[in-house]
Amino acid sequence: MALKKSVTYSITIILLFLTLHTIESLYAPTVKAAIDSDGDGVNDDIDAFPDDPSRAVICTPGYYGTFFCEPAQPGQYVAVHGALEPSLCPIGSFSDFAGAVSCQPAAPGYFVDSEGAASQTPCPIGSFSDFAGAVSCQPATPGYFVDSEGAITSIACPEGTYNSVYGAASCILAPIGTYVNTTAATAPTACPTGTNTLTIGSTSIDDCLNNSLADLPGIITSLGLSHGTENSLLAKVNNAQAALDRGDTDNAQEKLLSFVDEVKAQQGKKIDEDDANMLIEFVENILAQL
Ligand SMILES: [Ca+2]
Repeated sequence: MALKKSVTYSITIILLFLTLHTIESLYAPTVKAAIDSDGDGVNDDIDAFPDDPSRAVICTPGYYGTFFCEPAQPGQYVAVHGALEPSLCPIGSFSDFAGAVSCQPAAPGYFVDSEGAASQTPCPIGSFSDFAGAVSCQPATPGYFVDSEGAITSIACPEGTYNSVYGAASCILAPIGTYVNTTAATAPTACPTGTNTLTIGSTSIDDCLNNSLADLPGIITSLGLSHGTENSLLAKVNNAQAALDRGDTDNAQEKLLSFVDEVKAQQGKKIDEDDANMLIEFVENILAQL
């Protein structure tokens, strides 16, 4: 009996110990949670810095803060754990969403010229960018052009055209009396003295024709003028030719000057602007040879 009592007593002690231990386990966290060692209002169990009253959280990358975490805003980023403040995207890069851990470089064809940018800007017409992270775009150099926004390269002026400036949006057609036989030209080439082109945008020296009075009627009839205008111009040419044929240079000049006057009067009216310039230059070249 004594042994049985002793066993029962021991079991009771053990049960009592376990019960007390369980009660202590239940209450211990509550006791600890009530502690705010640094007095910052955040209890130690959730305070990442229980001894630093100036902060309580360790934010993950993309977020920042001292007592709570907020996302980096567009134009900002947070690359590290525990950041107190966000960083601004450096020039040449941008971030267009909240919570970024890094900024993205401006794409080719775009640029970013300020800190903290939330977007990139397309290169304007006349300029381009051929690499990522540009802070500005490069203007098209003379002989080249860019005719659209966001370009990654410039385009060489085709044959028959040129330009001489930086940042061109287009090229210029070689004027009457000139030609351009290369790409990326910065200037047209003048026809040899006494020759001329019949159209703008000529691409070869072969387009420079002798300014012969005998060629003029064929040129006039090729322009598709009204019959009245065509006949009037042809009559002046024929009269000038007749004067030359009889050796009367003064009279030939007079007829040709009258021809020029009529073309100028009809320029942009019955005679196309460019056609008129061509005719005037053609006849002035003939006059210079008389
Ligand atoms: Ca605290």
